[in-house]
Amino acid sequence: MAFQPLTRRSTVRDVYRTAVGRDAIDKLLLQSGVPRAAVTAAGPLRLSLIDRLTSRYTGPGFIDAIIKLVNSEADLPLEGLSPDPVPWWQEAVFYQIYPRSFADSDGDGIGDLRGIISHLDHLADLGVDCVWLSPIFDSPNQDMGYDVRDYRAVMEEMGTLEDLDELIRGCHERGMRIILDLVVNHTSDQHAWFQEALLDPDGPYGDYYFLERGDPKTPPNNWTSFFSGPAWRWFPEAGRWALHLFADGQMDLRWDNPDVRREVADIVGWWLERGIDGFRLDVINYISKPEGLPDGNAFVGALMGFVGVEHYFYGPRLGEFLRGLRRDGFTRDRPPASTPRRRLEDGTLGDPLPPDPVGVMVGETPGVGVQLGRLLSGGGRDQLDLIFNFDVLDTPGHTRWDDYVYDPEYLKRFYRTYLSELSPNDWIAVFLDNHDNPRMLSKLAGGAERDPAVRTAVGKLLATVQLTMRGTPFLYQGQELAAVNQGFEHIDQLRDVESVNRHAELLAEGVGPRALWRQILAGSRDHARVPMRWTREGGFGDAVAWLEGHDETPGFSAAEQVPDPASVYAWHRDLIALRRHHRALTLGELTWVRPEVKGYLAYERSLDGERFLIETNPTPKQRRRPKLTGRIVPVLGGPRKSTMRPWEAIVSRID
Ligand code: ISL
Repeated sequence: MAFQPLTRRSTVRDVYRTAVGRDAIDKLLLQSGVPRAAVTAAGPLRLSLIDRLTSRYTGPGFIDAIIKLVNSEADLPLEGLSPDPVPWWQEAVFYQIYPRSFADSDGDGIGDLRGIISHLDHLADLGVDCVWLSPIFDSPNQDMGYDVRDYRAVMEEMGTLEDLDELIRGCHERGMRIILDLVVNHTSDQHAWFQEALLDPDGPYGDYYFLERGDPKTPPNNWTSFFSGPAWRWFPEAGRWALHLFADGQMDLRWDNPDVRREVADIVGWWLERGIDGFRLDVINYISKPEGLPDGNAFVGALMGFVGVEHYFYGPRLGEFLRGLRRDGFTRDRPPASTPRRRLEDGTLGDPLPPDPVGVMVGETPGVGVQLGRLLSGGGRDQLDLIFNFDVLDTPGHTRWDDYVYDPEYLKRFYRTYLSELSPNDWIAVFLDNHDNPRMLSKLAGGAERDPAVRTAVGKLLATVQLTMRGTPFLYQGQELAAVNQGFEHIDQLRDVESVNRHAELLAEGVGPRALWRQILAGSRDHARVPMRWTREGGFGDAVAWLEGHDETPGFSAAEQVPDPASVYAWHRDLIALRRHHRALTLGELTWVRPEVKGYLAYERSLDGERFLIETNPTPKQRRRPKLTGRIVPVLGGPRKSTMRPWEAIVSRID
């Protein structure tokens, strides 16, 4: 179907029919908590009428902003592309390490590469196929490495390039791949490029960034930063404003400049040659900004919490930039230093695999919904391989800063909708935790996880859903130990720039201390950033950790969990082993089982006549189990009684 540009005479239904429009509307509904049925009701209405009806709330320009956004993506056809033969990452289990908090080998309270090396067996035994390291490149750490000063050096406190080479080899020898974090929407203000740019804003490096002349009192547009305040910083020494969507030391790169694109591709190639198997690409959907940097719509800004996002979350040249990066950076033209050994059926390791022709590209894509996700990662589109869809993290009408209990019906709805909108060319990433979010276990249990039995049950339940959903699971460190949110009591205990800035901003706005702390505690990214609990006493031995954890509940450290066959760790390990032996659990079709039954999240996975039933009760209440036909034999969990225990999870075979 040819793409018909939208006009003000188009209807709401016309908008919803387009990939971009559908995602935009879904996102607005999700943020405001309005049900999808509203779209059906408003379907026949013309946009001009909607504009008239709503402009009182939305202000001028809202509808025009939507029209512009939709019309910018004429690149709709997704059907008819031929999917590759199954790429390795579709069957893999990824594991995200936050290196600063994983393991500390030298007692300085900061995790490091040698610490990771010493725990590689923990990951291999768990069954991890690919390790992802959050940033380890040289950085002043205003945003914990997401502000890179040198893309070809390791942060001093984390080790050396030689350590990293050893870590790469260590992964490969154990049959695991390893990817790094590529943060190239922005660099640190201390990066040599930015320093050069400040010295000579009209020279070649001035064009690497958004350096704008103007009045020191008035920023070039109304965009706001994700970490509070305007997205612009004035540099008196250069007499220019510089754009920073994140912290004021994270300067946005100008990807329209071909030199920037070439530099990034070179960096990627350099690392692939060292043996890195790909990258997770930080906020990669933000890299294309529209010409003229137009003001953001205030209504969208108020709803999303940030002004300007509609202009760059799926910018005009995004697809072109990604295709170029894939071709010029990720496609191997030189052999890597090493490749992972093949994992054999019987669990032993074989010879090294041939190099992957293209390094894996995992896009971190905040704000991207189902349809845009397909455009960015659909097989054969030559952009990304996988993307993260963040809509799973909070239920409709809530943000991470709200103190609320996660409704498990939404978890079911999220995956049902998501999977139902995919074609055979699409494949999704499945994640519940990362370093930017409080723990899903705590969100779902809503405080009940203080009871160790509940904590164990919920930890197993989430693992079950994540490791048997149709998609590639990304575990985050600590999930295998049922890590929970921390009992922080004071802002001085937090280290994250986002929490600290937000705290200051709310304080300045006059928000009362209790309400303020409630928000910060609900949403702080530091919950997931405390040291990994290797032993009962904590993570980093006697050292004072850079960020202290507060979880002292016995039973939830690696030392206690690993040897215990009933632990959350063992559950993860057993599930991963089961996946490895039964492709029905990775590549198999997924069919929902009695999805209308509240408090029953269940589905079947099947392939070549092999069938598995996954059943969970994601609620604190005992529930009657729906009656199903067939011979159902539990293989993990059980027994399978007529009532389901609170938080029960069972994986069965259907014979
Ligand atoms: O925490 C958020 C802001 O409210 C998220 O939107 C988050 O910033 C967003 O998902 C982008 O995250 C990534 O880029 C950031 C970095 O701080 C995060 O740690 C990283 O995961 C800037 O590089």
